[in-house]
Amino acid sequence: MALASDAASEAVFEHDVVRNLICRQARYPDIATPQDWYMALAYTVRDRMLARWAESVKNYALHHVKVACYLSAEFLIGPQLGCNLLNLGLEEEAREAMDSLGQDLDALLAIEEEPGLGNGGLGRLAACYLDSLASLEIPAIGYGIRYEFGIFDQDIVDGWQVERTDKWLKMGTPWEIIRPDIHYYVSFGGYTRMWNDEQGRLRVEWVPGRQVKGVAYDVPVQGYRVNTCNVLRLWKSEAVESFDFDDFNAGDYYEAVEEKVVSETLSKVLYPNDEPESGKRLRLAQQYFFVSCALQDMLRLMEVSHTPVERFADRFAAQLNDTHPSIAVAELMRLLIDERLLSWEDAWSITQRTFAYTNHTLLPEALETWSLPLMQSMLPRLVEIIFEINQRFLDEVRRAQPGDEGSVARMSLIDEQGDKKVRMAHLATVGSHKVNGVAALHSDLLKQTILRDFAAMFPSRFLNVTNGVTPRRFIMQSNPGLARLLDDTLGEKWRTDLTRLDALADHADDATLQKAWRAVRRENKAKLAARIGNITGIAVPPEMMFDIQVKRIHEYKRQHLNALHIISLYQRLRRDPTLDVAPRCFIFGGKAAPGYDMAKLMIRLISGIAEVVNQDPATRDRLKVVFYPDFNVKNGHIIYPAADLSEQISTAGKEASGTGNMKFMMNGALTIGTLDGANVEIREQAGADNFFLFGMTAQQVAALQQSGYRPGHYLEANEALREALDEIAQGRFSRGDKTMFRPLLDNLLNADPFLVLADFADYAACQQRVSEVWRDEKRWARMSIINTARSGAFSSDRAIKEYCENIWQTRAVKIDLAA
Ligand code: 26M
Repeated sequence: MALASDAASEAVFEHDVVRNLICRQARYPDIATPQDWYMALAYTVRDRMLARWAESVKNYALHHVKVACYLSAEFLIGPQLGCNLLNLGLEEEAREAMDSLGQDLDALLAIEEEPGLGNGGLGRLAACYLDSLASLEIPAIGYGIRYEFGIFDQDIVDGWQVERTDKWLKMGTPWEIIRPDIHYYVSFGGYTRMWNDEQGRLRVEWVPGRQVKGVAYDVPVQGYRVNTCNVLRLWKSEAVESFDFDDFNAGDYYEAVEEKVVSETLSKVLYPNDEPESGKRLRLAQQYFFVSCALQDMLRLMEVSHTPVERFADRFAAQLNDTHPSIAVAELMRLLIDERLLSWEDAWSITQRTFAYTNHTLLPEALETWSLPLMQSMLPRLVEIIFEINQRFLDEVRRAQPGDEGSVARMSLIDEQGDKKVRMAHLATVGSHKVNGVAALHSDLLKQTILRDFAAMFPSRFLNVTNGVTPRRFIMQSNPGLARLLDDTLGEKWRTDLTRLDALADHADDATLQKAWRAVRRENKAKLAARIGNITGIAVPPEMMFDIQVKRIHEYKRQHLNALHIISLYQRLRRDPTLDVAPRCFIFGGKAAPGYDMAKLMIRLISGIAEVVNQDPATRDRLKVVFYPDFNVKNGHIIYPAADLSEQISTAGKEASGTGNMKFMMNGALTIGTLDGANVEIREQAGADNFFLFGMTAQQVAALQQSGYRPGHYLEANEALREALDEIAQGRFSRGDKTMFRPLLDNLLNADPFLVLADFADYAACQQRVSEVWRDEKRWARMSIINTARSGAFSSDRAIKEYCENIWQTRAVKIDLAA
């Protein structure tokens, strides 16, 4: 029975939905489509957020608080309606209101197209951090790009990945607020010239070849059960109306229009971050475009609050999410010196105190550099500033280490070997007061490898902030059954302090809890099984162990190690039909960069194995293989809560952190993993007994590669491995085609850069232990409960508190709603 006040507010809610249906969708209830109802509901929720937003913004301006600005080329925010309802505490009200209107809330939630404005971990991390910032009541702005086309949608056709364009805006989105009045101009090309102003100062003017206009599109970010509502401000590029006006004679008209088309392409499409050479020029332009808009916006906010520009670093902390926004270091210098007339020294002091840089990868092929001639032609003034930063910095290096020209060459912002390049990680490191890695191991390796010289020179600049993920989306919203069970067992305090889950460990052997735990998990698995049946036609019994690897497809993440083990398991089962191994369903998901052929071949291999294994009467009751197409945030919601086993099997030293590993752990999956990234800390938290560890350590990997790794050696020693590779070569998983997987096999046999063969035996042995433990239901349940119990450290709230305390020096501001 609803209380009277609940009933009243539900009636108001219902009324608001109908009003929005009519006034915003221009539809009346009798003919409204589910899409119309979704939009009307979303606008109703948005209105409730905007009241809080106004109050938040007013407060920040009034009290001159310090604002954390998160600069990121990607924000993979996922579907918005469910999370906003959750954070506002409106789920039940909305459900009942929609019910009265004859609409099913879950069906409406399913309609939402997610904005795929990111590739994977890095973009999703940025979104989790915005959620935590708002929930912890920290004033914050996310700055990024409003891509018209986000990450592609993935189809699987004949086992191959096929990319489809993602037109996420085709039905419009209720979550953005266009702000035509908030816009800035960004220059490209042209040349610079020096002149003396009236005061006799030497000034530099950048005479651009063209300009692009950036318009703000705001997405509100609601905190969990607080009034704080922050903003994600995304920039869309547009043509400048009047630029080129002089050229508008008959002859140049079409050229001028073409110029406008080019301007609008800047924010057109998201690029994969793991595909080197493609779309280079446009990518640099995208980076500079959004960064310049963001910094101009921050300077404007200083002005409207009447704060002198000298206090910039007291009002803003700006985090560089990888090197993609690192041109910001030079752009802030330009704005302060050329436009605000500050001295170099004052501008540099502000810049260094404002910025901090997060590194997300050590892979050499992933370190961002830009060709110097390209940058010179596109951003001539910024290159001058980068040269000046470099010169002053290298003078400092020379003073610190006289005569050590080796250090100078290694630390220079410019790579002088061959074609000259600007090293963006060096620019970010020199221009920041703090530099962090994203897991303890990764931060250590960062200091020992790519930023070694910098760490030696500026030891106090370096720190670790282990990644985290938001429990709002990844437990409360996606696993409501578990959330209820946690409430019943622990009370509700865990919802705002995830470390409270710890108390669950005391009940890990409790038979009643174990029973309820299994029931929740069973229901989640049934839901995923049904979805898999619908999408792929593969029937998977929920009793099987669900062994899941979902993440971008990459050689370093080693989906092919998993695949090789499945093949060898399949061979053993065929040979000995009475073999006593746990029935398992291996589930894969993830996208390959469109230009990454090896990754696409790995998808084809998994599909090929699935095709053979799933229809073989000898094994089909005990072994299933599924490639779940189009892995994204939305699909993650049903996948993570259904996992028994989480595959985190990257070559040690290669995965900076991983965040999927944390989502699985929170939802009670056990991990099979290497000592890589945050796996190390996951194992420390869960306890070695509750983690399936295998494989070489990062040190052993480095040593083996130093001493000359020979994959053939491991092949000779392992018959199962030979047979598995041989069966691939024979065309068993390619419908008889013996050439299809040749590139993959040649790579493994001759180079194997990620040591798949070296780790195979230990991985297979570890999988054997997994099967044995699975047979002991109580033991598995206990381990599962302990994993959830110890996952509190991996909340993004913990990570954000560390950023606030150790890097940003920002504090919470309570927002009261005027009655
Ligand atoms: C590029 C070219 C060729 C091969 C690989 C790359 C490449 C790899 C990683 C480019 C960029 C990469 O890093 C960006 C990124 O997404 N890093 C991920 O960031 C997450 C959040 O911190 C971490 O959890 C992941 O471990 C890390 O891979």
